[in-house]
Amino acid sequence: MTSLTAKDKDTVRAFWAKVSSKADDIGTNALSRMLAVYPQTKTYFAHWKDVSPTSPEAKKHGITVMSGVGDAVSKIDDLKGGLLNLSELHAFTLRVDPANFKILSHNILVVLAIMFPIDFTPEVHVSMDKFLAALALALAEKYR
Ligand code: HNI
Repeated sequence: MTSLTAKDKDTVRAFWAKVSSKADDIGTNALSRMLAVYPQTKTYFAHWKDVSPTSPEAKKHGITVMSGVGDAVSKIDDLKGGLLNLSELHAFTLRVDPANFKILSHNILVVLAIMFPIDFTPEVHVSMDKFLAALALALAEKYR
């Protein structure tokens, strides 16, 4: 994976500053799209009363995940160190297959493109894609 350049980081921070007031909407849309389009991801949420993409639990979890993404933007200079606890949780407690991080990242990008067609330029797309890949790698850090 190509690492984030200083310019990527600036682009991610600037884009996030523009869209973060909509973080809850981004998160609920991305999570519900993930559950709808990649139903194999539902296996991790078997403890919910309702795993359908529009359930209250899916909405709430979308908000939680996106607050994690926002937190990662603030730790962009040291994602591996900053996300150690979250990585431990996903690796040892939740046992989420890291392949799913890519699936969620893809859904986040799709939602960003839909919600912010003007601001989500190809340049922003590249930097956000790299950022989400670095985030996924940091979350997978504790798996071995
Ligand atoms: Ni994830 C819980 C962040 C990807 C399955 N997840 C969390 C929490 C955060 C979080 C924050 C709450 C932690 C806590 O309670 O202390 N998750 C993130 C981030 C990503 C991500 C930032 C990637 C961008 N998680 C995924 C993926 C899956 C996933 C791809 C499975 C498909 N996460 C979970 C599950 C929980 C969870 C399961 C516990 C939820 C619950 O309801 O108990």
